[in-house]
Amino acid sequence: MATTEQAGSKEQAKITLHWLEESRSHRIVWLLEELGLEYDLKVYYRTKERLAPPELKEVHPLGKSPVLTIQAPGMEKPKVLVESAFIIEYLLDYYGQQLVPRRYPDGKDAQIGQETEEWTRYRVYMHYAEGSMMPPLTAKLISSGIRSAPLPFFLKPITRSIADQIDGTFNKILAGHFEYLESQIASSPQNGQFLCGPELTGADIMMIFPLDGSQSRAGATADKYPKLNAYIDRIKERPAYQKAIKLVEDATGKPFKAIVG
Ligand SMILES: N[C@@H](CCC(=O)N[C@@H](CS)C(=O)NCC(=O)O)C(=O)O
Repeated sequence: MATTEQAGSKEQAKITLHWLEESRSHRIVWLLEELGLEYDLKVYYRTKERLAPPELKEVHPLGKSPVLTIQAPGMEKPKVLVESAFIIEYLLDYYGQQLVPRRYPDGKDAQIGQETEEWTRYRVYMHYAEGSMMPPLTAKLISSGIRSAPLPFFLKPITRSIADQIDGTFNKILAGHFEYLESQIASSPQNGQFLCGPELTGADIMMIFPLDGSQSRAGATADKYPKLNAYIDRIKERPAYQKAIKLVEDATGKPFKAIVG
């Protein structure tokens, strides 16, 4: 039976995710799988400098990933969305309100200070993931690049010492984040298993990228942060997370790697 196209229809919108290997774009594959949405996955591979390939600039001038394009009937061209947090919020607005905690308790609508703990955490973590956690992790990526730079052996002690100094500072900063997150999991509202309470939210989807790999490269080991590690494991066991991994492995023919390095 022929379907009539309805302008702006979210059900008939065509979604394309521009996915770059070893990047934040895995957040969005996971979200799309959690929401059970149909979409096209366009795969991009990093250059030998580990950057995004120039083709991504044809989709958005920044040339970074994730980029999501969405086109509903009646739109002349797709809307191009960048920034993982914005992409997540946009998709949740139309397709996933169940992944956004309720903002006010009954009878407290629009009252300053009465927002639920779940909602407050949700909004904080949507910003915290990129704004506070990613910068020290990126600094560690730089220090590991300095450490492994191909240099004559007599220069190696110098670069190693620079890398150690950078690491020392950022390890301390990251330890502060991990301690805080350990206590946040322990005090999750309603004895919840996720960062904002008993249900998965968009904030967990933002946070898994900086947390993934923090165990091996930034000292967030299970002996020091058992609750945080159990939380990461719980996330990774989710069927939609697993399905997202399988999907990109099938698309690339390579084992999934969450982060560059
Ligand atoms: N804050 C942005 C960061 C986007 C970003 O830097 N993406 C990285 C991948 S994790 C990228 O495309 N890097 C390749 C490049 O800069 O050439 C977001 O959350 O989407």
